[in-house]
Amino acid sequence: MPLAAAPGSSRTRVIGVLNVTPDSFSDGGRYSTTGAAVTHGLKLLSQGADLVDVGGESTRPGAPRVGVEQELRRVLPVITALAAAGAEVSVDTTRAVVARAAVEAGAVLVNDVSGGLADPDMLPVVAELGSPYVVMHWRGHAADMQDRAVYADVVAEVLAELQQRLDACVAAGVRDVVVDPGLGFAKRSEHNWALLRALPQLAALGCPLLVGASRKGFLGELLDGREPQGRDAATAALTVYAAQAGAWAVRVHDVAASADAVRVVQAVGR
Ligand code: PMM
Repeated sequence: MPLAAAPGSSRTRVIGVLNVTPDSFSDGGRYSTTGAAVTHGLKLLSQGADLVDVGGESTRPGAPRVGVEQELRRVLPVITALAAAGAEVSVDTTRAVVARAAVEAGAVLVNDVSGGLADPDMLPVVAELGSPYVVMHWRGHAADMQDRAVYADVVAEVLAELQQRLDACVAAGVRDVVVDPGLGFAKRSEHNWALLRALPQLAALGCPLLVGASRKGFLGELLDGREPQGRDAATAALTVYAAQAGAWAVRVHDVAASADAVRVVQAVGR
């Protein structure tokens, strides 16, 4: 497996977010041309990203879906160019067709926010490709996901639903699975904080853990309504917390701060 940021290695990895979309909640429209996206991806790498996560469909609450052709047009040239430049790239997609094309273009990891629920072809295709795979906790597409943020016991329910997805991965023959609690996806603030407190229980699922808290709404709520770009220090604080909890990776917009945070946690641990 050509993944430098392989599950099982000791340091928490920093995955840089690269949304090639006009409408993502914190960086929508900034990197919506191939040239701007590639330039930004290279910048994330120079700031210490282990991996750049390229997405062509916004998952912000309420966002409409994009067509598959448009998603392919957005991500493929960027993945091709970054892989040609020697970058490790993941693709953020819920579609098997996009996952296959992205891996063929050089992506080394498939990051599926639906954990295989959005597209019945996803798990068989990932198994066939032999690609590592991120299974995120998900209850439905962005258009109405916040209506599904109803839990009696969020930790128990997320653990049980993730376990079902892990079982489906095993049954489909997917190897190297990473799990992610899916902060902000069908979750309100109190659910996100409860899941962060439960990282040790999530780790007990037996897979490497990915935490994607970067600039999310629950941080804005904590910080009295601060805009997404003002949430990077809080994001870096959570990177420290996730790294101390043994997370495999964090997925962040401000790579420089989280890369420093990981180095600090490493130095304190020595
Ligand atoms: N969050 C977003 C998109 N993709 N993937 C994973 N694995 N985990 C996440 O938490 C996650 C994700 C939404 O954030 P963005 O719009 O800033 O990319």
